[in-house]
Amino acid sequence: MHRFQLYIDGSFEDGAAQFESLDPATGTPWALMPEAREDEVNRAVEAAHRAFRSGPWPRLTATARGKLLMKLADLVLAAAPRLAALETRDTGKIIRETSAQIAYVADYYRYYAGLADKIEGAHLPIDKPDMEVWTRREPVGVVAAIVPWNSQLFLSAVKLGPALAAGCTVVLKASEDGPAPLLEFARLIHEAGFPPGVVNVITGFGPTCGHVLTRHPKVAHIAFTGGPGTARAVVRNSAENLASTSLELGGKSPFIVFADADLDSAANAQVSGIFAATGQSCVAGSRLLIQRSVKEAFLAKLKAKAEAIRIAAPDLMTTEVGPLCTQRQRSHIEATIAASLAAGATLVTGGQALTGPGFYFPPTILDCSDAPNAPALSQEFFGPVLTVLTFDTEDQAIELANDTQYGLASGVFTASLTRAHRMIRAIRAGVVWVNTYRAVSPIAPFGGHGLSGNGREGGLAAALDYTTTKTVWLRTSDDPIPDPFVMR
Ligand code: TXE
Repeated sequence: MHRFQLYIDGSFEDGAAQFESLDPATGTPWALMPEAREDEVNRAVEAAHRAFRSGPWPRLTATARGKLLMKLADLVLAAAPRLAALETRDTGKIIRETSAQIAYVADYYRYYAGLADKIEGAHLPIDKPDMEVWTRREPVGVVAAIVPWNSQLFLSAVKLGPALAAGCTVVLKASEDGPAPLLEFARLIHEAGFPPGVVNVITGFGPTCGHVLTRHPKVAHIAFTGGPGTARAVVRNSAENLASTSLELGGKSPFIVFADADLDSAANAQVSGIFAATGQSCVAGSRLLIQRSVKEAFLAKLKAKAEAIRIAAPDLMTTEVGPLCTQRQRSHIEATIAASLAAGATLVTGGQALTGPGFYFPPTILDCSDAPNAPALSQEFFGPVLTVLTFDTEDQAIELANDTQYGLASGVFTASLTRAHRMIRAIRAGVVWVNTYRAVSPIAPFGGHGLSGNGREGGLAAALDYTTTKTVWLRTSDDPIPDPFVMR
């Protein structure tokens, strides 16, 4: 069995215990993962705190920090095939996706490398004589970065990049599901030459690792990606250390197709919008809203494409949909489909887990037009399941699009420019894609509201989230300050 290690204070170690990681393609153990518990978490936070307060890190210029991040970007790019193979093995995400995504992760580090020495304060035209007043943007301190199993290298890059550019230090907690790529990534942090304690990479379970980390008194900011239930526990913990939080919690994103849209284009975007990453994607376009006059034609295209998808082992370049990451996830999908069928939904295709080894589930389309109370419409599947609702008018489309507690992403397909603008204004979501879907970039902010969380990852603003403002007042007069208690 392969073995992995924790990375704490610049050293690799085995952890308090080891746990087995299952290969989602076979359902059998393939590696032993190190488990961080209270002692390891405390040591990681202490190391990050020491590195923040003393040692070489706080004395580095922002430009030097940027150079280190640039070196990390180069190392990630060079190691992309190895990291991609590990992510595929440990999470079941197909190799086609992990290879492309990890190469792009390098661009995120590159973007924040360039940004490090562009995080500026401001000089203030203050309303008092003989005063110079300016602000400094200083790093908040120790960041707890917590990621779920899907796209761990990507989800950590959007936290680590801006946090390190800003001058913070980090304890990065990989998910207990599929942590291999992040534990391997720790070796690149080491090789890049970050001082000990600046980045610590651990993994472990929610109650014994994540819980301890998020309430630690020396944690200043928590950057969390995961489910809303866990986010509530994290926010409750932040009442202990009063750490600031940024939360990215997934969605139930509407994918709206008007009758005037290019239906072939929209169908291709919808297929990748929901079935890429086997649906385990926060931005999955999981709620199709289709205008009634084209419903039958559009569903026929989708059904044909969904049924033609090649489901196979994730390490084959020809595979288009691989297994889910865990059996837990597959059981949740099965239960939600069963409850939705009982509530009146009908299957267009899929719906039954594949028999045989591994956690496979086929692309599934569930028509909920006659089942307004189906749980499929409100609960995030985090799997390859698309729900369908029908609308007649633009107002109905808006009403349905916003009929969710989530607010992460959305897609609008229409040939009308004026309608596109109206929809952009009306949809409540952090991202609106028009006649496209799933595009992301380090340059573009990303995040949501409501149950989808808050805060933005990507772009300049994300780096500012890891800073705090210090205001400096400097008196420029050489005259002595008069005694305030002498009457004049
Ligand atoms: O994620 P969790 P789960 C949604 C998706 C999924 C559901 C549950 O719908 O079905 O959430 O997924 C750590 N304190 N998304 O249970 O629990 C945990 O160890 C601190 C959407 O796998 O949120 C892991 O590292 N940390 C989503 C991380 O939190 C704790 C991505 C995420 O796990 C903790 C994933 C605690 N008390 C799931 N308990 C998206 N935004 O894309 C657990 N953790």
